[in-house]
Amino acid sequence: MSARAVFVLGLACLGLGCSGFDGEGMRPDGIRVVSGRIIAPDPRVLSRGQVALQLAAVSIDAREDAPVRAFAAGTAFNPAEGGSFRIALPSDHAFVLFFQVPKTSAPEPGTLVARFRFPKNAGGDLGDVLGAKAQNAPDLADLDLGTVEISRPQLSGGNGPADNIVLLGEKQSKNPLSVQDSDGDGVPDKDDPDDDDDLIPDDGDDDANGDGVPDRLQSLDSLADEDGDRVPDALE
Ligand SMILES: [Ca+2]
Ligand SMILES: [Ca+2]
Ligand SMILES: [Ca+2]
Ligand SMILES: [Ca+2]
Repeated sequence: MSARAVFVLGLACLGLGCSGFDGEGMRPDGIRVVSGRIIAPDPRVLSRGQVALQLAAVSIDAREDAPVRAFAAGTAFNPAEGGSFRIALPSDHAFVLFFQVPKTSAPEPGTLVARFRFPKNAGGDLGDVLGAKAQNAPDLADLDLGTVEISRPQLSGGNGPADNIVLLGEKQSKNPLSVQDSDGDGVPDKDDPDDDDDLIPDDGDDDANGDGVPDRLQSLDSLADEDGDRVPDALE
């Protein structure tokens, strides 16, 4: 079996829970848990009456013919009731988080509902890529994102799921980069001028999260979007 086949199988098992780990209890090495709570969404934002939502995570490399390198999804819940979410992810891969409506009971990409975004630097520029742990750094700590909310900043103009965001770092939610310390030097990524400790400052490092993939090719926006509605084809 090739290294790539092992990798894909390993992540499929993660999503399917065949490792036996669903985010509760003792955590295997190399796994981090991202969790939080969601406030029941404003009916104007989720107007189509979704009956189930789940937190999903995708690892992207847009240079590849198959740009979705890995996928994981948490347990589905009823958005009308709010509630908690939790997902187990490998520490050594960068991920983008989003809420989706599941298409099937299998852990696979569903329909995009809202993408997670957060300030990635002191200037407040928003990003969506949650980097992996840097080489030779200790395992990443678990992330509690606090209480999050789906909103549509341009409520009057926007009319689709592409406009929905979960903006982290506001109100009762936490910016994951204020907790995550990719290189383990004690300074969280949000305040660290060189997240991956490769001596190239984040400003001017096209791979600031240090996983070998240019960061701009790891974002949801880097996936193909044939109809131009800003919902990637893989998540329509
Ligand atoms: Ca750091
Ligand atoms: Ca760097
Ligand atoms: Ca990168
Ligand atoms: Ca689209």
